[in-house]
Amino acid sequence: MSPGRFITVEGGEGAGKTTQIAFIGDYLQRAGLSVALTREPGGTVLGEEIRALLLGHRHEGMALTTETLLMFAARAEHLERVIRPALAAGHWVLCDRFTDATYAYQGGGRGLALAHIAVLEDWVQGDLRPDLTLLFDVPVEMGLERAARRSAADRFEQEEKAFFERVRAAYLQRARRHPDRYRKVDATRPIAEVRAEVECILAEWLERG
Ligand code: Z5A
Repeated sequence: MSPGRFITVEGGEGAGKTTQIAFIGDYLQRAGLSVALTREPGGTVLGEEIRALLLGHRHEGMALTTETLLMFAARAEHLERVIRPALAAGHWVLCDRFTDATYAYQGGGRGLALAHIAVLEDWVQGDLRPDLTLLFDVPVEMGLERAARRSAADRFEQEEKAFFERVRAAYLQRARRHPDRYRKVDATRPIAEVRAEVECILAEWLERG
C-alpha cells in the first residue's frame, strides 16, 4: 500500500481555514481518497488538553519557551498516535495548522529565534514535512473582524494588531521560501469563490501526482 499524503492548512485569524477545510476533505473523498481530518494544537486526547492550556485564559503571560514546547509536546503526541499511523495506513491527513504556525506565531509574532523552532522540528518530526500547504491569506483587519463575529477571543486572539501583522508577514515569507509545497489562496473573496480556487489548486496538484 502506498503511504498517504500530508496536507496542511494555514493562515491568520478569520482567514477561513475551518470553513474551507471541510470542503477540502469532501473534495478529496470525492476523488476516492481516504481522509483523516485533524487539527493543531490538538488532534489527540492529550493534545486537546494541551490546547485548552494554550488557548485558555488561565495562564496569561505564559513564557514563550513554555508555549513553544507545549505546541511541540502536543505535536509529538499527534504525530505518534494519529499522523504517522494514518499516513502509513494509506490515509491522507488533512491538518488545520502545523509547524508553519509555530514559525508564524511563536517565531514571527512573538520573536522566538527560528533556529530554536528548527531544532524542535527536526527532533519531533524527523524528516516528515507537509506535502502541500494551503495558506489562506487575508489582511489582518478583515480576518480579525470575521473572527470577532464568530466567538469570544482566545489567548492568541486578544493580541494587538501588530502581532497579527508580524504573523501574516512570517507566513508570506515562508510561502516564498517554500514555493514547492506552499499554495497561497486569496481568502478575501466570498466563501464560494475561495472554495473554487482551492478546488483548482487541488485538481492541479493531484494531477501532477
Ligand atoms: N498556534 C500557535 O501559536 N502555534 C502553533 O504551532 C499552532 C497554533 C499549531 C488556535 O488555532 C491558535 O493556536 C491560533 C494559532 C495558535 N491562534 N489563534 N487564535 P485555530 O486554528 O484553532 O484558531 P484560529 O486561528 O483562531 O482559527 P479561526 O479564527 O477559527 O480562523 P479560521 O478557521 O481561519 O476562520 P473560520 O472559522 O473558517 O471563519 C471565521 C468566520 O469568518 C466565520 O464566521 C466564517 O463563516 C467567516 N468566513 C470564513 N470565510 C469567509 C469568507 N471567505 N468571506 C466571509 N466570511 C468568511
